Amino acid sequence: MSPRILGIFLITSVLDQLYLVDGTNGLQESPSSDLNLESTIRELNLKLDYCKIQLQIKDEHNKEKIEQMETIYKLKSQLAVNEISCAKEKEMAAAINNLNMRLVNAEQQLKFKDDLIQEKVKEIQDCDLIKTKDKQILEQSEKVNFMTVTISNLQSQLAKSRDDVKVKIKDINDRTEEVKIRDDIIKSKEKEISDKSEQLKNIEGKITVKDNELENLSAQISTKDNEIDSLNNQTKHDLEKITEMTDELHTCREWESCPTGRPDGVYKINKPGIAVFEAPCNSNGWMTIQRRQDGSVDFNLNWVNYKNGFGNLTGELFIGLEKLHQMTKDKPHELYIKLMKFNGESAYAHYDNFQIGSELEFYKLKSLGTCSGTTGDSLRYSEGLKFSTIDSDNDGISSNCALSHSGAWWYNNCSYSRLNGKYLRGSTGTIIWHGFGGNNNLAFTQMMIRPKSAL
Ligand SMILES: [Ca+2]
Repeated sequence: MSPRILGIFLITSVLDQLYLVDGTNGLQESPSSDLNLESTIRELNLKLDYCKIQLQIKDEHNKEKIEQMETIYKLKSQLAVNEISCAKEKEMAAAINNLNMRLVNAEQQLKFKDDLIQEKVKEIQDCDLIKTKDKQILEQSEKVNFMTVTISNLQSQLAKSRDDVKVKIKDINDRTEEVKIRDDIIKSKEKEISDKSEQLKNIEGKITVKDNELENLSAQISTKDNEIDSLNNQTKHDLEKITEMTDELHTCREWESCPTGRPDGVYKINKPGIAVFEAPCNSNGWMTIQRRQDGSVDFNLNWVNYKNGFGNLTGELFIGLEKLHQMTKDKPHELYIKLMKFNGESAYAHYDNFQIGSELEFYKLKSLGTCSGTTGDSLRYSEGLKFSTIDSDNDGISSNCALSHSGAWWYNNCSYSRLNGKYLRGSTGTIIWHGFGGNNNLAFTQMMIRPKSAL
């Protein structure tokens, strides 16, 4: 029930009470005063109740009004707010519209600017200067790349150098430590030296004493030395005598061929088949069988002379064909020929299998073997030929080569070498070796033999 309906209900009730009172007791005069008073009070109480109800209704009514007012106020406030928002929206719309206009304008300007930029770019691309600059930039870029690589390499080297430096520093530290240790050792040694120096002074004093003693002893030694010198001289004299006696002993001894390891000299050779003979030998076992050096011996001799040999054992000589046959007939021999020109130039020929036949074979040059040396092989032509002398013509032509060349040799249609001709300085064709000096006479010749097993 609303307050308004409640109020109407209450008022109706009070008015009913009042009509009842007036209809029965109130509208009629009560003879008693007490009854009047009580009626008055009751009437007043009813009026009071009525007034209270009225007041309550008024209060309710006022409350409703206040609530309506508050609602209205709220609605007004909302309305005001809505009005403000509407105005803002309008302003915003106007601003947006304005901005859109400006945006369109700006886009147009932007398009214009873009066109301008496109034109400028085209102009720039066509410009040679720019191309040159581009090229330079490219070159510079390559240089920069190269420099970058170089820097990279240098950085690598730097890193390596840093490592090296670290190693070196460590090495230096180690060495410093070593030096310290050595310093300590040196100090220790210096002290030792100082002590030793002191000892040395003492020893020097003793040495002085000893020196005096030594002088005395030296004098005695000098005396003894003189005695020793005298004895040495005696010993030397004795040794010389012994050597002389030994040499005599050697020369008395007979050898099958020249001995090796003995002094150069004349030795006795005892070869079965011939009488003992003397021959010049050197320490390497070589026997000289022919020598020309000064023309002191005449080589223009007959068969018997060449068979037996002639000349001076220490000068010019020919050893003899029979001796050569006996020595080489059953034992292989080497032949060594040494030659020298008058200008001092010398050369040699070496044959490794020299053999001479018997007298029945006219002392034929049976074999030479392989030739080596510096003279050329000018004896080869004579290999297999008989020996001819001025009185025994065994050559291959009608005349006698030994006669025409004043010397005996192994001839055919004469020869390319002949060492037994007449000794003539400055002339040609008598003592020659074709491979060494052609037809010019030689100043020196020496033929030597030794058994192949001599060394
Ligand atoms: Ca002839």
